[in-house]
Amino acid sequence: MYNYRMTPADAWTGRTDSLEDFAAFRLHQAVERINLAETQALKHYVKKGLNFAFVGFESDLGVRLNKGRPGAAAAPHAIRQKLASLPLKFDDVGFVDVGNIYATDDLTRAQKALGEIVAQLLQEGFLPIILGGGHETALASYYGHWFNKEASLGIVNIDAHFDNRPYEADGPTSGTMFRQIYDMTESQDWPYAYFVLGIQDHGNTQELFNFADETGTVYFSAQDLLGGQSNGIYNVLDSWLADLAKVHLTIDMDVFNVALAPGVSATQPFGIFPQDIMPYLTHLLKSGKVASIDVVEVSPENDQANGQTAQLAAVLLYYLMQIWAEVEQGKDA
Ligand SMILES: [Mn+2]
Repeated sequence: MYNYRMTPADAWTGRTDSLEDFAAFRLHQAVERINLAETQALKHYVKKGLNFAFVGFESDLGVRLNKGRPGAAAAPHAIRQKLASLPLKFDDVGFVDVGNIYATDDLTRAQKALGEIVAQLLQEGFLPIILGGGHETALASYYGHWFNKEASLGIVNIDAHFDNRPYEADGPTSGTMFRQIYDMTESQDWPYAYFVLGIQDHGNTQELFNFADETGTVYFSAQDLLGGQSNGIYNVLDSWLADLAKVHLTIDMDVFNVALAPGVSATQPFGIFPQDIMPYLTHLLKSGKVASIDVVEVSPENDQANGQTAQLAAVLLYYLMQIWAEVEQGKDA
């Protein structure tokens, strides 16, 4: 397998309060690491109930090609370490970690390699949680659905940026994925369904706004989200979702205020706070259409020494997993 490595054991270690009392367990006591180089069939790992699968994209190649601050290649490890000690408050939920793809010199090949893993996880009934990596991770996530021929897939991006830059001249980067996906969907006559929350006016050229408008991209600015009270967004989101079978959710940590998220490639002084976005993420998850999630752009070498940006990503994922699990379990009830 191209540029694959298993997750090291020290990614999932932390405080242990009890070895017997399940109610005192933490996530690191539940996550089973799998070496995909030796294990092709994942069905033996599927437990009764829900199954989350972590997979990492150790890449900042797209960020470097986009002339951003590198460092995101170390993020999957940093986010796992922050997730490890969070309390295991999930019933009938299994957790596996199937390892990482790392990017060296061929970004597209690495994205496709990760996409093949995501496609397999989706086929075998897992809910994939993809730990980036620069935002180029999102194209790898999309490849997973693409390889499975999921034509009716929407993408919700929580981001300060559209990341829909042209790539014909200089090649793909961490700023071009959503134009690449546009071209892929066009080539197959699939709908292009792209919804962005958190856009910063100063963070995108007029050309990128124009491309968004020309391609039917739905977007709201960071200012539109403040306080989580803009009820018009729910209606727009619901009508957008109505035409779609599934959604991939991608969260770029640079949507958050630099005070909370200093450890990203492109810091954001006018960024949002968690309470501004959680109501919309909850609403989105309750649609029951979210099939995969990635969290991207954490850059540990640019983070505070306590890893506060990785921690924000981990806690955000933790709450999303809780809501996601409730929704998925409600489907069977
Ligand atoms: Mn982005």
